[in-house]
Amino acid sequence: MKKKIALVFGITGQDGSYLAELLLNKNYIVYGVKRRTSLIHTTRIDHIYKDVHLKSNLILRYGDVTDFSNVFNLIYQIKPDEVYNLAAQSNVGVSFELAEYTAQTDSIGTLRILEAIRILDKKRKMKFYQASTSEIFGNSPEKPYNEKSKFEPVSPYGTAKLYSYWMTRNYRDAYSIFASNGILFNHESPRRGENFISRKTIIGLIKVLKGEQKCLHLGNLKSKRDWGHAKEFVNAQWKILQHKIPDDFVIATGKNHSVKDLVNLVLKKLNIKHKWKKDKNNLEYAIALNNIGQIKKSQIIVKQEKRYFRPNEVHNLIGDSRKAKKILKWKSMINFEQLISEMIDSDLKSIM
Ligand code: NAP
Ligand code: G4F
Repeated sequence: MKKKIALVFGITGQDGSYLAELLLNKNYIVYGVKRRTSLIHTTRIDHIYKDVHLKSNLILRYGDVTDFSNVFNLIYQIKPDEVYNLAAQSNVGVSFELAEYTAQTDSIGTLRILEAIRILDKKRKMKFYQASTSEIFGNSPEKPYNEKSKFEPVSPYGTAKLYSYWMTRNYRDAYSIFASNGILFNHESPRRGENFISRKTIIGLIKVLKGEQKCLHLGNLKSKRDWGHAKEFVNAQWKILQHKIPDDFVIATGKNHSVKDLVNLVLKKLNIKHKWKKDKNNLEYAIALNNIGQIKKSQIIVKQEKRYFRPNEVHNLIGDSRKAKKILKWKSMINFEQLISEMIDSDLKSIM
């Protein structure tokens, strides 16, 4: 039987690496798009990538979704059965500083791929997956969020992703392209970028324990997120494209926790006893109640800092993925505590 060909934009990212593993295990030929960077950073996929001169089912090509001729040529030459658009400037906080670049990548980048498919795939055989996000719900009041909830994004990232969500639907309706949105809630893993809250907290507190960093500085501790495991969430991405019709699905665990819960859990797992206090500006900080590692009793180990607060914030995200459960038979199995434990174990191994 002819092997299926997948083209993955964003293969060097957290999800791209897990998705590539999943597709290779399913016997796909996987083309991954990596950006030109001054230092090569393919660490997340090095374990599955063989030398370009060896025969391999994983082939890397240079590319960038901000370059239409590149996107067009990749799709023209590779003729994939499935296209996964995971490429994005994916940091919400950074999107306030790089608003235009975020739009170029997260909005127009998607349009470039959709246009290339529209022009090249006359027989409408290609399937397209768009990495949409719970950020498109913003602070919309009715929770938990499902496929029918109102969209009210509150960041350049969320707004850029909402454009892509609608373009994916528009191209499906106007041109009969098999184009689907996965509206994924936060998902983490040992491969999560180091400036997202889960990884930043874990790495930061391990460094504080080792005496390599004095204190962990954070922003908003009150916001809540529905955190799942990336490995399970990429399985949903694949399932969305295997469904007989193109459609949009919310992918979430259905449980949420605050950032403070996350910090408390990491501290507990690292056996650091602590107490929260407030300073004169109402900013919170945590002090150690025991001597452990290089930490001394009464040392400030976590501190809120104004510069880590965002100009606007999504306060409370929680998803309802009953549609995915019913139609795709997808369900999250790894809970918050298991996820964080796996991440801590992995970072303890590499940092200690
Ligand atoms: P990630 O780790 O930040 O990976 C993003 C990927 O996109 C990286 O491979 C990155 O390349 C690539 N990229 C960035 N700009 C690009 C450009 N202009 N052209 C081509 N590639 C570009 O993000 P992730 O956590 O894997 O998330 C994957 C996708 O799902 C993203 O679109 C994200 O917005 C979305 N999403 C993520 C979550 C989540 O909680 N993780 C939830 C909902 C939706 P470099 O390695 O060169 O930077
Ligand atoms: O880990 P975060 O940066 O993730 P955020 O903003 O929820 O976005 C992630 O999930 C989205 C899906 O909902 C994705 F679409 C997006 O690509 C990304 O993967 O922040 C989580 C929370 C926020 O409320 C933030 O304000 O943690 C709060 N936070 C507090 N201090 C911090 C910090 N976030 C970061 N990154 N760094 C801090 O120091």
